[in-house]
Amino acid sequence: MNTQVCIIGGGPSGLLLSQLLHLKGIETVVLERQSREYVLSRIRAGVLEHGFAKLMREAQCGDRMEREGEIHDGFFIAHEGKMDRVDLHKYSGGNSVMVYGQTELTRDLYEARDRMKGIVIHNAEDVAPHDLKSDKPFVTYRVGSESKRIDCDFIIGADGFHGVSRKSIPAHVLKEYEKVYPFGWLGVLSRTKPVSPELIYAKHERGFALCSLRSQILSRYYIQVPLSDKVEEWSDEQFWDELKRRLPAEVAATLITGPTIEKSIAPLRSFVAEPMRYGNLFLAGDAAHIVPPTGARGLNTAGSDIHYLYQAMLAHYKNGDSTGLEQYSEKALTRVWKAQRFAWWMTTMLHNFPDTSEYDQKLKEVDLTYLFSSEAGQSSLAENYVGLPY
Ligand code: RFL
Ligand code: PHB
Repeated sequence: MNTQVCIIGGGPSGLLLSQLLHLKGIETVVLERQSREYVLSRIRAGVLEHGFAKLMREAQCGDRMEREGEIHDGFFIAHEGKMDRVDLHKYSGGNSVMVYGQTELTRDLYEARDRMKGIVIHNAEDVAPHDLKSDKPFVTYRVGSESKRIDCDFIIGADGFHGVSRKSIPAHVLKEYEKVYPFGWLGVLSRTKPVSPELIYAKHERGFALCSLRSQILSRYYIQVPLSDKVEEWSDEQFWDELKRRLPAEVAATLITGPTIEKSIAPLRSFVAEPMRYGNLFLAGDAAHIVPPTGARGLNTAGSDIHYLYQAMLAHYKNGDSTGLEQYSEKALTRVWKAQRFAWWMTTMLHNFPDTSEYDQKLKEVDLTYLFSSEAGQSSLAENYVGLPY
């Protein structure tokens, strides 16, 4: 098979790029290792910056998001038993975020690909990119016992953190930066009314907690747990009890609990791979970088990669201008590192770290006191949370 752009990975990054390019008449093939059902069973991001929502509209995938997603103009930080509100709208010059689940957004992208008869190949095994430095790269894979090959102009590595694309860049070219946090997030989904119409990020001496939502009847809650904890060890009752302990009393008193419909533990990690281009292979999204979820940056940073790649591909195919492709890695990484800084800052400020000195503990407390006493501090938080400009 021949195509112009072969995309490895059928998560949000790969599907969004495929959809955007197809709308401009550029051919793509998406190779996904898992089944569609499996991809759609993963519960991940919930908060989209306005730039990401705009890309979804541009991809003609924004209708359900507009109807069912919620625009949030602020969120709360609970600390020392009280709730302080971050007014995103006021402090970001009128911007906001969209609360709409990654699962739903991915479903919308798959449906759009189907409508346009886009090629998405599921259960593609042993996917391997080849001849990355040549102008005729190709990708091989296997479905069942049949081996296949796709010849293309460009390969996009949008296959997440554990994918094959990044690993196909020679080690002497790739520089990896990593920070592993000594805790994870235990997350649950429950068919209950959210405890608060806006998100609550809670700093507590027992550990961080987050109250989020997918809709007015679907709640998403997280608590910080040690890496040694196993999800089977946490009963629903234990989870709700621990969550309540970490919330201000008046919030805990109104928390509606119920059976959980999903429960999982995600370790927290920061990671960046540089450069994001090797020959005619371009990395995008989690394949190139990971952030701890505290600042809600992961999917949103994938979105800015896709924006840069999309613009670069358009300029290349429509005007014969390859400057955008040449500059992709540098441009994307500039924004990636800003998201890394923000996610690290939010994570450090709001979580409990084992063996924190009393001095460091004081600094974390003053971080929040300063934040809510300073308009400049809140503006900085708000402009990062709603998304820095592309
Ligand atoms: P994905 O979603 O991992 O998709 C990659 C796809 O590639 C496939 N794949 C392969 N396909 C072919 N061949 C191979 N060898 C392959 N290897 C892998 C995989 O099956 C998969 O389908 O990466 P992508 O598209 O770059 O999207 C990134 C986002 O998923 C991720 O950044 C976010 O979920 C992070 N994140 C959040 N981001 C936000 O912006 N806002 C949030 O509120 C937010 N909350 C979160 C999050 C991530 C979380 N977890 C579980 C890590 C909350 C959590 C708990
Ligand atoms: C979520 O709803 O899953 C969510 C929201 C905000 C975050 C992380 C995750 O910072």
